Amino acid sequence: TGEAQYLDLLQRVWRTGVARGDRTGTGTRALFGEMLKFDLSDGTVPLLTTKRVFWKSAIRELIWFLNGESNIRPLVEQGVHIWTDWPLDAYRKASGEAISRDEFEARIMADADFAARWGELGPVYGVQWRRWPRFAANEDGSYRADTPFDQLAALVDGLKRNPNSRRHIFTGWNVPYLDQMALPPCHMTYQYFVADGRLSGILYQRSCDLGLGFPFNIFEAAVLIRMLAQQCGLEPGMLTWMGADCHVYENHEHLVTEQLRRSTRPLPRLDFARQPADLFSYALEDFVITGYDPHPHIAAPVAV
Ligand code: UFP
Repeated sequence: TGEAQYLDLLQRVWRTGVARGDRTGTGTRALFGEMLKFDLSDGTVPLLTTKRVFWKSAIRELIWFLNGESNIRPLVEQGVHIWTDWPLDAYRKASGEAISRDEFEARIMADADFAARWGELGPVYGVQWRRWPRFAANEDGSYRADTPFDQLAALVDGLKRNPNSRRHIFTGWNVPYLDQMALPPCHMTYQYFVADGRLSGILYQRSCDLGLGFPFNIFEAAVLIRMLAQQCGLEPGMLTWMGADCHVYENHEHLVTEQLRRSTRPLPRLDFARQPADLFSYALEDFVITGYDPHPHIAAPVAV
């Protein structure tokens, strides 16, 4: 099954991956260029069962992307902490304050001006997905700002109008803006394929923290296929995951050891409570996960 392939990759990276220093100073073991496949056609979704994954946070993050957001405040207000560490790190460095994560999040929620100044992640995923900056040429050869481009709306439109297209792609990798982002996109490019009434997708992930990132990334990629399929009147097909730099952080040994000791359980299924009007109108309550019976969560430090 899908999850067994993931555990195999985790094990191969841990045992045979090359030791590499990394940007965060933590140290990793890595393999480059891996592929995993998950069949979504039976209604199941790749939500790992060998440790509990907080799937509601993942769906909240996905909705936050789809809303074009780039500030952590709406996430923090929903109790989602996954993006807090980067702005927190920036704030600590700039202010010299030894503020705790809880205190920082409390200020983000209490003070809109503080959130606008310190909770902003830059032109990250949501901005590029929904509002890719666009420019138009003036007669004199100079450029002026034009209305931004909505890649996701165009994708849905394209899937409906021209399912056979080989150009159903969206990406967060907007090169000139990368250094303004708190983190350049990891799950950076998505492509879709329609055949026999089924929607399949590929996610190209340039950099993958197999312990903490992958469980969220693969689940959200699958949920997005399901949402797109629902919007376009298609059935789900296959999700192919292509990982470039696939790594395990050296301080995640306990996670790898514990998770590999556990046996997989059947994957849960996803159903929708209703059909929202468009891709941007989904709420958490629309996602019904059934049959999720995972092993306990395993906490591990995130490398910032
Ligand atoms: N990372 C993921 N998935 C994500 C995300 C981050 O695996 O969705 F946002 C990990 C990958 C890497 C780090 O360990 O975060 C990003 O660092 P870098 O930009 O140096 O690749």
